[in-house]
Amino acid sequence: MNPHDATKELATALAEARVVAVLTGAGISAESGVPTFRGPGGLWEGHRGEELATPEAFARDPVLVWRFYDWRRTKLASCEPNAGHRALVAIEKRVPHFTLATQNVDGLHRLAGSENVLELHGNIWRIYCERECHEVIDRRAPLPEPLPPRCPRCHAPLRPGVVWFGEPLPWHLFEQAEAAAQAAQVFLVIGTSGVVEPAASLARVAKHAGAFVAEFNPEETALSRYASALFRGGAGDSLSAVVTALEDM
Ligand code: BJW
Ligand code: ZN
Repeated sequence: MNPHDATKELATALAEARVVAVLTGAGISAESGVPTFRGPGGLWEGHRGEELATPEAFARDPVLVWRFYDWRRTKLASCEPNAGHRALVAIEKRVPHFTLATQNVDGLHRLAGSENVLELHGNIWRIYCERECHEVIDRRAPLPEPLPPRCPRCHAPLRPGVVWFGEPLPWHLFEQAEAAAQAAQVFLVIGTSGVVEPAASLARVAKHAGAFVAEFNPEETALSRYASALFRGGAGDSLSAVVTALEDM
């Protein structure tokens, strides 16, 4: 199918849908200047993100892990939502039941104006006590030295409010995301390599429940085979074209 037909087909499906769900990953924020996790640019001082995003790495070297997150927070502080984030806001306004499940911790969907957002992997601006006695939103970037920041109540190290490998997702959010995937007539998979579970399973759930699945990603991914429409460019341009087609209907 040529890109124009796919755009029209998806716009028609969106115009008719009562329930729409979306799964986003790092790729939707790439055009805002946020580095993705895997692939080119997915490195920080010779470390792979996956190596540092674990409770074991934090236990072993909390200063190293905090330097990684502080670097990302500092970079993020000057990033703004892009056309892809904004297109999802426009789609949410036109659909009766819209759910946006994101694996991103950057908070850019909410900043763009999306309302029903489920942050499955947490939020990088949230910080909580390792002993779980206290939680804060701290937007300072960089954080004042020395790292790691400490709990104002019990003095234990504070940790980033994100979900690391081997940790459970906030299950009440995941349950909502799964219910939305199950009920969706249209499911969009945007800017994710689709290799991290259980988030990736949402696309399979939607497909098996009969949704029209569309993928937005310049590369083929682990989830491409579930998609009936493939948009192989940057998410910003393709999603904007879909919104334009939707508004012209
Ligand atoms: C563009 C673009 C443009 C570029 N436009 N696109 C089943 C099978 C096997 C393993 C498991 C399983 N179930 C669980 C596991 C283990 C594990 C897992 O999935 N491992 C696999 C990697 C093998 N999962 C977990 O551990 C999860 N927890 C769990 O399951 O707990 C169970 C439990 C229950 C009860 C008690 C205890 C435990 C937790 C997963 C947490 C993931 N955390 C991270 C870090 C978050 C914090 C941080 O940001 O630092 O989340 S890892 C990292 O990967 C981050 C991301 O959200 C996540 C996904 O990455 P994403 O978004 O897909 O990014 P990339 O970089 O991979 O892809 C970018 C894409 O964009 C690419 O495709 C590009 O082409 C594209 N792109 N430019 C559109 N302009
Ligand atoms: Zn504490």
